[in-house]
Amino acid sequence: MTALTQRSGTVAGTRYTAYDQGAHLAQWSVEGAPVVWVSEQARYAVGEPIRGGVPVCWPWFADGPDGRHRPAHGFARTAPWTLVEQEQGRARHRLTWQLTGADTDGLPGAQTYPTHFRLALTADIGPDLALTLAVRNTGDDELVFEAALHTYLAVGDVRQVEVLGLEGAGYYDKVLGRHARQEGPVRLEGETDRVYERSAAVVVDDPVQDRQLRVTPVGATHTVVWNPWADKAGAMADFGEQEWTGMLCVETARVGRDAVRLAAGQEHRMTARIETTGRDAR
Ligand code: TA6
Repeated sequence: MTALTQRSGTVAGTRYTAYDQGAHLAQWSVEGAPVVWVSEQARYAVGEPIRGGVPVCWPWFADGPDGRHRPAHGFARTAPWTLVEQEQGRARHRLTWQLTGADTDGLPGAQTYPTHFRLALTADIGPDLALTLAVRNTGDDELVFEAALHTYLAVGDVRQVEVLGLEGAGYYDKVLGRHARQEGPVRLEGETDRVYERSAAVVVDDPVQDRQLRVTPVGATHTVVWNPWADKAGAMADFGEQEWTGMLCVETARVGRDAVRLAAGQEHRMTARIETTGRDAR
């Protein structure tokens, strides 16, 4: 089996591992503690999604606006991106991967999508982690896409965390199949799959690890909160036994009616910045 091209490094007390396939930042640890989570059962195979890290979902999210798009989360996530820049300074490392329409010829799901695009994914790594997805329309026709930075965070116990910053926001509950409004902090008591109609800094308060994780979006419109819980995770071969309790997805997204409609020659940028902080005065 062809191995994936891996990029890893240590900077500012943090350690990261990424793969050229999908421009996929697969894990990020701060002072030895995982912040961006990856499954111990993750697969690292050509054309296969990696369970964890920050998958780049493009040019659609989940099954797309009509619910019929495949593969889930689009073809960029498992496409052969090219590392075009790598700066390894003392304080920060910066890696940039690129994907153009010419690179996606023959990829499942890419056949019916235009090829007049150039994507760049930059991972800017230091005491914090900033991931930026830039999409340029290199053609004469409009380019329409959804996008998400599908961040898997490491938590002590998902049943004990609170997610702050989404209070009062409307959301679509994909588990219950209905719209609702968030009352107070988000607390998870079962499978949770919610697309919040708000893009704002979100704090995951983690009493078990005695820390808070902050995800700050730029250029997004929605925040997705997801945990599969025991049954769904148990049905996934790349989720280890009980691993579901140690992860929570907080995703930075442009989806649905807020999909990007990019005019010829224009560029759209979306960033997710991930930071760890102590717990504020409780
Ligand atoms: O982002 C949430 C979600 O769309 C869930 O509905 C679930 O399908 C999850 O993504 C799957 O993520 P995966 O990495 O397995 O494609």
